[in-house]
Amino acid sequence: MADREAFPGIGRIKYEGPATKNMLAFRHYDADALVEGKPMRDHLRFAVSYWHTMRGTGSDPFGPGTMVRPWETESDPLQAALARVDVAFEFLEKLGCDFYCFHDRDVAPDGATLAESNKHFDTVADSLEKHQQRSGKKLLWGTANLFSNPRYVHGAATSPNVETFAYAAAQVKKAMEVTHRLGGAGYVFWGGREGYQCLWNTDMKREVDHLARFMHMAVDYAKEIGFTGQFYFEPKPREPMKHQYDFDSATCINFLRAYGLEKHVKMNIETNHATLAGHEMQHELEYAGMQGFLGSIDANTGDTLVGWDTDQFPTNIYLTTQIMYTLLKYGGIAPGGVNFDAKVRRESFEPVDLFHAHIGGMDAFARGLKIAAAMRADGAVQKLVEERYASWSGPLGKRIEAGSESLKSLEQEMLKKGEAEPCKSGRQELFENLINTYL
Ligand code: XLS
Ligand code: NI
Ligand code: NI
Repeated sequence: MADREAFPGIGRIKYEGPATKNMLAFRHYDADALVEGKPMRDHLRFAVSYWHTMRGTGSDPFGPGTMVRPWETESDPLQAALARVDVAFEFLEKLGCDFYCFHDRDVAPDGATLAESNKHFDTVADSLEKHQQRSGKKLLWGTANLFSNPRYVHGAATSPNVETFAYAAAQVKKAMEVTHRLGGAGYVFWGGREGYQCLWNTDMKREVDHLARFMHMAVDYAKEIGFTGQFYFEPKPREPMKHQYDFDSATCINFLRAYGLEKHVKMNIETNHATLAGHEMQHELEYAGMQGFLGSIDANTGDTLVGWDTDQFPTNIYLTTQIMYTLLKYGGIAPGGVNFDAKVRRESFEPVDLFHAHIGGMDAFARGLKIAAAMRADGAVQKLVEERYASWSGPLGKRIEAGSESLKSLEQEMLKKGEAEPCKSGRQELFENLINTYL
């Protein structure tokens, strides 16, 4: 920790249980408490997003930043970046959060040339590495910012400008090296501007082919340097582009399979992106899970009354219960984790708000985990679902599932019977009421 504290007066956030009146304490997240025989910290693998928490200014399209960050005193960008690393680790340690995630340009500033940017990145990585070794904090995943700089105006891997593609390749190479050096458990591809605003000026096939070529290069380079972390593809349907090629889980998984990347890349699913795509988060998780592509999650939430990616901290227990129920069903999230890709509101500009935000998110997830585990232990929901499909466990259902029936044989069966057995009620309200009994 730095000589001068960035968060004076705030100590280590402790678990104090549901009855505490202390708002700077956990009510539900008890890191070492066992759920289904595993410590909560290993179920949840919480991460802080460097870009929001350390670099978020609070600016919006109508006004500049509002965040009060007393440690932002250095005028030299590299010195400022190094000072921020100290603050980031003070925050992780006080919060008791085990992981963090970054983009290359969140942690280190752009230089005048690629070589200078790489040098800055190495200097900051030295400090990140020292802090990791000292504190035991870990990197959940790294990524490259391939969307902010004007060179990426038309996308990175899908740019019509070949040298933009080449520059992006160089940036990913370096970001992978640093992620590898820091022992990162994964590496994320989020499209950024990989998509289009206007289909008239776009060769979609060529762009998507290029995106696949780009990912293959990354997969090959991982082998070359011995990086064995998990690659993730993060879906988002739009924003900043009108249409993005990583639209949702189903679109991404189709892309990965079509281009032979399915063995190397899983999904990093974000709540607010799911809802922008017209899905519930649980749908996106379930779809990826059933296809064997569940990798990691970006935890946040949108606002039903505001139509964009508001990246708010998740506090809704119903939502976190749905998420944790699905994660437990598919065997947990490791080596992925629960990364708070979330930012404090523009109006919440004091440093202490960063604590309130993360504590609330961690507690909401811990509570969702406990509720989901109780539902699974009880088994009532699962039993009702199984009953709903009971007819499939009869001789006819078993034969169809085994592939030994055909349209012809089924026609024979139904000609004999004349009409199908009547359907049973779906009991949606019963299900919903039952879920509420656990909350
Ligand atoms: C933006 C994305 C981004 C990725 C990482 O909407 O969520 O933050 O998680 O590039
Ligand atoms: Ni994200
Ligand atoms: Ni987002």
